[in-house]
Amino acid sequence: MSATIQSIEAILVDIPTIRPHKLSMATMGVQTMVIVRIKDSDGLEGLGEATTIGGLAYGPESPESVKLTIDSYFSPLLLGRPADAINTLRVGLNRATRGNNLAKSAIETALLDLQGKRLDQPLHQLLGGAVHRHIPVLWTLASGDTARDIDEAKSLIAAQRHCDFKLKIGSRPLMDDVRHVAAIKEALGEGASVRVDVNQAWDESTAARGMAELQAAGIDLVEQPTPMKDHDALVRLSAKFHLPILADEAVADAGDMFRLASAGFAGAVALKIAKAGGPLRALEVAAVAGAAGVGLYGGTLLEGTIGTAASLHAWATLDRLHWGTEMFGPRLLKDDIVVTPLNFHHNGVELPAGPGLGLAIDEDKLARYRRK
Ligand code: MUC
Ligand code: MG
Repeated sequence: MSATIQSIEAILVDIPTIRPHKLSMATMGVQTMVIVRIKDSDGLEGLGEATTIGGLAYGPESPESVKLTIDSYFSPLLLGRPADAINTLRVGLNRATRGNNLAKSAIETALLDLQGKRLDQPLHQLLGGAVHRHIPVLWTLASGDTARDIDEAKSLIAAQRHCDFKLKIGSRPLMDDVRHVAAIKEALGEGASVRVDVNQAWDESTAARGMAELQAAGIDLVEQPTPMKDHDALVRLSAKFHLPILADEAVADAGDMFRLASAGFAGAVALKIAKAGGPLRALEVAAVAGAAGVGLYGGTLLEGTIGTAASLHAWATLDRLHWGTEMFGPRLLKDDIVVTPLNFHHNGVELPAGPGLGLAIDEDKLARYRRK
């Protein structure tokens, strides 16, 4: 008889960032993680995590709403059910509740971790096995200050920590942003790939001007320049410029990817377990993108180690990540709540070994950072 789900705990954990992280819609000084612990009737435990960036300034789910959704709506649907029936549980949750993909991602991650521990297999093995074990990771420069960003990038390059960079822009007038980006590209030179993320801040005509300027400055990729629902703008911009566009907020799940690609979008997509509703759903997006010739990129919602590891197990199974990944979330935080943090080296990160996610909670650290 299969083990059943005995308890589900959703814990708010606040960890300060190593420096202010300035996005077009908010500045983050702390990251809140919703840590999910699912225990089964055999006493095994699975871990999951949900985060967002800038709370409700980014999207409709907040860490607090994720906890409430799990405690009040998901738990009653899951408790007492077979813990290994992950697809059946997901289908049931999706019939009974709409949206709330961040919360669903944390649940799916915890169930997969539990399954891995039960079978004594790493999560990537449950997904068919890893094609890659060292995965490239870029760094986001978002201090808000050009000179500080250049210093930060140069020390990361010297340490072989990261060699590619994403700049968060869109909160300032266009030409101020262009000067900031061009100065950083000029200082880092040809060896570093410099990309920008506008987080939807531009209208289409500002985006057209911005892309022309950024193309001339040697920028490699422009992420989500225009509002998420305006697929037509992304299609038109992708046809107008050879500077490629990375669709982020516009594509949460496989249906979004299908619609954007069918409308004629050419470029790349940021896969995120949080947007899709879990690692399995994010791989569905990758399959549709692959079939449509859209490039892949492993994206983050600045998860801590648990969400980052879950993403890495999924991305490791893909043949090609054309634009690498941004799975640096744990390194933006001042501390960690796992016993053994991820091993970042040589401009990337090692896929964790061990059953499930390959992680264990440091109970003292969790007690220190959990919200009182
Ligand atoms: C986003 O919008 O891409 C990823 C890196 C970062 O700094 O913010 C995120 C979210
Ligand atoms: Mg983005």
